[in-house]
Amino acid sequence: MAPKVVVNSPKLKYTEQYIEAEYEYQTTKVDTLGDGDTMTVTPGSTSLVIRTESKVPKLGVMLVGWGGNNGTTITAALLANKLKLSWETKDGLQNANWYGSLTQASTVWLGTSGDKEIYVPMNSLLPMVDPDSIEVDGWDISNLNMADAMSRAKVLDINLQKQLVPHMEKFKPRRSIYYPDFIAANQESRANNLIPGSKQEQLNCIRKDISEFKSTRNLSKVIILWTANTERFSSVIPGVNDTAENLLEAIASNHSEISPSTMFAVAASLEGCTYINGSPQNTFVPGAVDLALKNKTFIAGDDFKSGQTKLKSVLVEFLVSAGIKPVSIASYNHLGNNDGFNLSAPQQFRSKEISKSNVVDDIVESNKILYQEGERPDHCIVIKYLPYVGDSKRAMDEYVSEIMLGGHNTIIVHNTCEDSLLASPIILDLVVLAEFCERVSVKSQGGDFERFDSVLSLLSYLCKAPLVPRGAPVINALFKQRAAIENVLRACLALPPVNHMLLEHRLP
Ligand code: NAI
Ligand code: DG6
Repeated sequence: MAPKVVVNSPKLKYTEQYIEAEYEYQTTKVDTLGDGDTMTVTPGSTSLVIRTESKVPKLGVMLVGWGGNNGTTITAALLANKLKLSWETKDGLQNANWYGSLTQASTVWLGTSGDKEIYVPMNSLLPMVDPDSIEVDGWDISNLNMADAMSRAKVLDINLQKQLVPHMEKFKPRRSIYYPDFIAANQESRANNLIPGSKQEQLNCIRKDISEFKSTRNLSKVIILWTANTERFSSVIPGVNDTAENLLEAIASNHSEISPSTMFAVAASLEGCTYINGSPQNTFVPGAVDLALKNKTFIAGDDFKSGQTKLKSVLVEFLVSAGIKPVSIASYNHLGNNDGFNLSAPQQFRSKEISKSNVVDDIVESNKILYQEGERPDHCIVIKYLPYVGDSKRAMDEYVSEIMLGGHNTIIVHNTCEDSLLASPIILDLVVLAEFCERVSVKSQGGDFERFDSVLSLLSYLCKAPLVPRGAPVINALFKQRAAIENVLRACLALPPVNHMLLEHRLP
């Protein structure tokens, strides 16, 4: 049982409706003078009131690509945890858990008690959705029921699958949108569960699905998450998908360059729902972002940051922050699941290559001692499809760095891991944190309460290619991303950011 955290501060009020914090937000502004060599630094402080709605809503999640490896695995994990299932394996009895989930299985530093540091589960700080209460539904172009789809995915232990069959077989994915041009041709044989008609009719059908799910299950909120196949990038065409109005018009006139994932993003926004993109493609064309901003709905993405890339955003941060210069990064992987099959097509691989390639940019740019303007490490991404290994992805990385006086440091990493068991807890975190963000609003002196920007960049920790509001910096470094989440949660409780200074133990 997680401990209950109660903050004892005159700056924090708990009411039935809100948790309200008075908070001094500290900033550091830097100006570079004309000669470029001098910087003036000005500390600033803004008084804020941060409100978090106390009541956690009854939440529904709709997954696009529900019948895939991730879709079946997250659904099975939700059921296994809710039903507290155990199953026999060759290594003994295994219990359901949420290992790999930031919100359910990680702890955050709360403070000190004497000479002890106190850590608590992240989800015990503030009211967050309990995974056991989440209702799931979704769409797939394949009509298999979820029990058969779970078996097709070959991810879970068979003794767990057997217990889940009676629950999973009741779920059947809704019909979906299939435009063959956007995913690999090798996916065609799966496409037997399709919404007919024009783009406008398909959009209306998805919107109806969302509102029907919401009303029949008596939900107060629905979040839509794309975990379907990686699509090719869409062309951004002026007059077609560059503004909200043009995008809606392009759908009405059946324009061929509107992808299925953008169709779902539009439907979500029109239904007032948050939409999360777990794949790398540019679902959020400018018109889709514009629509979310206009409708005041939330969007987040892109591409779950699960294994190889997560490690990269830690390792390169460690090297560069230690003053070591990575000069060559070779990232190879092979996998044998349907995601790997789809990515064996050049255009879909290209989407993934782009999202995997940019993750060191901000880290490299942070150190001008090591890197000249525009200089980057060599960086190569390779993905190969090998059916035999199934969902158990192999990733091999070589990092070559320059060290002192012409020396070299080469690190080689080999990782074997079930891809969908890494991605599923990330799906849960995206949903739990996005829902939480929907309940936060902030007021500065003389202003009104405002919610976060439509582009929820706070979820960057969970995404390979974080989407950020226009003009905001893109942060890829994993521990900075985590610190942002932790410190925003603390701010909602009128607690200062974690600084690890421990001066009380460093002074006489
Ligand atoms: P999968 O291929 O097993 O599942 C995708 C599902 O989407 C399939 O069931 C397919 O029939 C369905 N689908 C395709 N187009 C659709 C559409 N227009 N509407 C509805 N359903 C559609 O793939 P998996 O392993 O579940 O991965 C899903 C996505 O997540 C992929 O794009 C992958 O690149 C991405 N991803 C996966 C990670 C992981 O670690 N597993 C990490 C990062 C991203
Ligand atoms: C092959 O790279 C398949 C991909 O879908 C990845 O498994 C997925 O993007 C996870 O990538 P990473 O780099 O976070 O392990």
